[in-house]
Amino acid sequence: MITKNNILENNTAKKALHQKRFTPVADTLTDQGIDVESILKKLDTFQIAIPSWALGTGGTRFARFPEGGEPRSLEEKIEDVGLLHMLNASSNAISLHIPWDIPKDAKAIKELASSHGLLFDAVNSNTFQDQPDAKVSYKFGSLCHVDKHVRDEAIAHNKEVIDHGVALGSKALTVWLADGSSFPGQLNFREALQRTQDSLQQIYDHLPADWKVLVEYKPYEPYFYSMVIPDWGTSHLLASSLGEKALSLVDLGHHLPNTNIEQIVAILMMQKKLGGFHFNDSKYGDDDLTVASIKPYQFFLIFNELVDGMQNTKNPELSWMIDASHNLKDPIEDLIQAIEAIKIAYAQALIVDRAALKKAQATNDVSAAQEVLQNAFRTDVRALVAESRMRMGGAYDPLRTFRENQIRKELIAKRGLKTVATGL
Ligand SMILES: [Mn+2]
Repeated sequence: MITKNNILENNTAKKALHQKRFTPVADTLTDQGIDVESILKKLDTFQIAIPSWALGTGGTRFARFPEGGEPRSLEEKIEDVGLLHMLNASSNAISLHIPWDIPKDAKAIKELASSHGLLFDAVNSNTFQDQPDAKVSYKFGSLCHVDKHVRDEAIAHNKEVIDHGVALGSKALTVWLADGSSFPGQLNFREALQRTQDSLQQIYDHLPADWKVLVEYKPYEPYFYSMVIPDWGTSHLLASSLGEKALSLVDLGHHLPNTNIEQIVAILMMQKKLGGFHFNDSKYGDDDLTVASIKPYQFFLIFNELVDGMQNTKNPELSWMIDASHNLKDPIEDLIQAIEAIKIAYAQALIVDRAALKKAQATNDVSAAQEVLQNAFRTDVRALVAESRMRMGGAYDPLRTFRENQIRKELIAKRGLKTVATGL
C-alpha cells in the first residue's frame, strides 16, 4: 500500500511542473494586493469530515453496482479515510452513522483513527429506517410520531448516539428526520412540530456541556406532501427554542431547485445559528452528486457568503462534511474530487476583493460588484490548493496518485470483489 514516503518522492518529481503553474497565479494575486501566504495558511488548516457511509458505492432505488474492495467494517472505513487524508491532507475526521457503524470497542477504534491522524466529527442518528430488532416502527415518523412509545424509542436512540460519540471524542450530534406525510390530512402540522420540538428538547438536555446538536432540514423525501422540518426557517425556529447548543445544518441537496442557498447561509450566520454544512451537488433534487460538479458558480457564491460570515459575524465554528453517495464512481475517487472542489471554492472566496465589493455595493455599482465576484471565480486557483496540500504532506495530484498506485486493485485483492459496505 502507498506510504507517506511514496507521496513525498512523487511530489519532489513534480516540483518543477508545480512551480511553473504556481508562480504565475501567486504573482497575479500579489499584484492584486492579495497576501498569498495568508490564503495558503487558511487552506492548510481547512479540514472536511468524511461520513462513514461514503466509502461504499451508493445506489439508486433500482440498483447498486459495488466497485469491489469496499470496506467491510468500521476499521476498514477508517483505513479508507486515513488513505484519503494521506493523499489530500484535508480530511482529518470521520463522521459516524449509528447504527450502521457502532464501535464495539470505542478505545481501540479511537486509537486506530488517531494512528491515521483522524478525529471523530459529528455523530449521526438514524430514525429513518427500522432496525431488525426494533420494538417500534418509524413508518409514520419518529420524534413527531403520534404514539409516545415510538417517540420515546427515537429519543432514547439519539441519546445513545450521543453516548457513543462521547466515547469517541466527538462533539456534535446531527439530527436529520425523515418525519413527514405523503397525503393531505395525514398529519396535523402544528401538533407534529410541537411533538418534534418536545422530543428534541429531551435529546438536547442529554448533550454534554461542550456539545452541539445540528438540526438538518429537507423539503421533501422520503415523504412527498410535507416534512416536519422542511426548511431553514423551521430548523432555525427549533434551534432557537432549544438553546445555544442547537444550530441549523445546511445540506446543499436539501433545497428545492433554484433556492438561493447563499442567502440562507448569510442569514443563519447573521443569527449565529449556522452549525454545519453537508456538501454535495444536484441537478433536480437530493441527487447527492459530487460537490460543484453541476453548479460550480453557485457553490462559489455560497463559499463567498461563508467566508464573509466567518470574517464578519460571531457565528460559531462550522462543522464541514461531505454528504454524497455515488453509484457510478469509485467512492474514494469521488471523495478526492469533492475535497478538491471544496478547497477550490474556498480559495476563490478568500481572494474576493471584499473592499471593492463593499464599495460597489455602497454605490449601487451593480456591474462592478459582478466583476469583483467573477474575477475571483474565474481565477484558476488549483496551483494554490496544490501548494497548500503539498506543504501539509499531501499528494501533488491525489486522484492521479490513487490511480497510478492502483490502490483500488490492492483494496480488491485484500478485501474481495464482492464486499458491500454497511449503509443504505
Ligand atoms: Mn445531509
